[in-house]
Amino acid sequence: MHIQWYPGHMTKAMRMMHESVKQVDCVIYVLDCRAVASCINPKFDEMIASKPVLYILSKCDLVEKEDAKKWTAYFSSQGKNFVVADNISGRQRTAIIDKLRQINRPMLEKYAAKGANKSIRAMVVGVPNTGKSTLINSLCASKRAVTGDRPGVTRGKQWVSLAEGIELLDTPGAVPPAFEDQQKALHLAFIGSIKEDVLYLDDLAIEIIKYCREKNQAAFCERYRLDSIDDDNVRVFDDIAKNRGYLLGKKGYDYDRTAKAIVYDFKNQKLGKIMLDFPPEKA
Ligand SMILES: Nc1nc2c(ncn2[C@@H]2O[C@H](COP(=O)(O)OP(=O)(O)OP(=O)(O)O)[C@@H](O)[C@H]2O)c(=O)[nH]1
Ligand SMILES: [Mg+2]
Repeated sequence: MHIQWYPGHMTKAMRMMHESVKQVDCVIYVLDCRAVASCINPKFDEMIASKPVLYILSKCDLVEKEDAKKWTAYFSSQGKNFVVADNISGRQRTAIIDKLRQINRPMLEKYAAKGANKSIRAMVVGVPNTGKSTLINSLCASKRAVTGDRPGVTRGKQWVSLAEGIELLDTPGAVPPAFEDQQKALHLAFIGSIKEDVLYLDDLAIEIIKYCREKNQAAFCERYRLDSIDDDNVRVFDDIAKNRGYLLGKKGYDYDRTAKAIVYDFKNQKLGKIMLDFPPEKA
């Protein structure tokens, strides 16, 4: 399966972000903890190169603590500013606000020296579905930005103000115009950052079976009441369809429905906590 997805609204979104980045003091870059490296969009990196960046490693509730720590160690070793966050609980609100003040300190001090009180303007960027709008809502403690469990929910730009003198700009998620690394594209598909219409769900389901065979056998077998994951992918489809009763009358098993169930379950953490990308090993 070759993954390619770059709809017109993303070209428009990137253009808007290029304009808006000139008006902000810093950038909040949201990366899904499950696929941190795959969530890096080199086009964002070019665009925000001159701004202080706060990375949010979002959806930390969906990975094992030990796995999240590997990224924490990596970001620390790189001297990057970051917060590992569960956007839904909003528990890291204070830490995020403190970090935003910290990365903007030189700018704030410059204004304070002139007796001025300057608010912090931050643009929130990330690939689709990483939790940008949810993060904004948790920071302002109300549902100001529209969120949803699919890519491409936010379409325009939206400013949201916090009482703490912080203004946040929500932006639409965008992927790179082409995926040079198809493994990364696949990981983005796994975490729901690629629109399902452009994916072959049966191919995606097979990739998920392969991943689970290697990394998440127990959770997969428990979910589908299997003794083990067969080496033959078609047989795994058959076993799941049989156990679930996904039948097409006398025509055999309903593979479409089976594939859909596997993809849905993976994305919705029914197959255990997953971690798709790991930081590079130290040389
Ligand atoms: N478990 C978990 N789910 C989250 C978290 N943050 C966001 N979500 C869910 O992820 C989905 C996408 O969230 P959004 O905030 O709409 O993502 P977005 O980055 O704004 O997406 P686009 O606007 O499409 O680019 C929603 O179903 C959220 O409830 C988190 O920290 N943990
Ligand atoms: Mg959004």
